[in-house]
Amino acid sequence: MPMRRFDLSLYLVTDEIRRPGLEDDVIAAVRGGVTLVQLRDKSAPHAVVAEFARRLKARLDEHRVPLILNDRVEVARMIGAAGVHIGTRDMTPAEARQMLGPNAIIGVSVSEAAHLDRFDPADVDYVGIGPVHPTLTKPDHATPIGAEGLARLCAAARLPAVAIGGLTAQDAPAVRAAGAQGLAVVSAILSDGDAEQAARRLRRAWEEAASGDVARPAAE
Ligand code: TZP
Ligand code: MG
Repeated sequence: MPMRRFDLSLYLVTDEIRRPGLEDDVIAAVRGGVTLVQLRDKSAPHAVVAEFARRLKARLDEHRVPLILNDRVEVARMIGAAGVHIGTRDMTPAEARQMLGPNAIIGVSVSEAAHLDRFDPADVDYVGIGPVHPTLTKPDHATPIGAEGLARLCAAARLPAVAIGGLTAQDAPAVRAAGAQGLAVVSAILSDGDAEQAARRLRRAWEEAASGDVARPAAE
């Protein structure tokens, strides 16, 4: 059996490597409770991503937090990253699985139901569903799906799902109720000014939303 254990509850997606302080912000966010990190830099050359990812992975390993690379399957293999996250226009999950083997974590972006028909769920470990809300972080994003769209896609996906797109701690109850296993964020952590505290607030909101599921107050 492949060993692919991961926790989607607070999934940090990075902004660009060239931003000063990114590495330390990621580690601070991990101290605050981030459970999974995706390095997402659409423009840096492979060699720059590889060097940064190697260094970041060494630090994340100390915290036992997996590092996932956006798109760069070759770089992920080279540096021994835990896995990759691939979009609808990238390499297929089947190709990524073939390159990285049975132990890699493979995630796929989904923003509409038709995307679910493009891959075999057997090749995929989780889906990232969104954008839930509009976001300035990804200027070319698809039409936001809202909490209802999220719920529909979570049900249709039949895979663990993490929600993304303009999410803050306030979204935790709705995202949880929609059936996702976590919040994926960029700016709620990296644009806060205090990545550790921001992560802590999100994590607390997620856990409170989870316990709210078990003991929902009676309607008045
Ligand atoms: N995919 C869909 S929305 C998005 C990505 C990478 C950006 C999310 O960033 P933020 O700042 O959490 O809205
Ligand atoms: Mg988000």
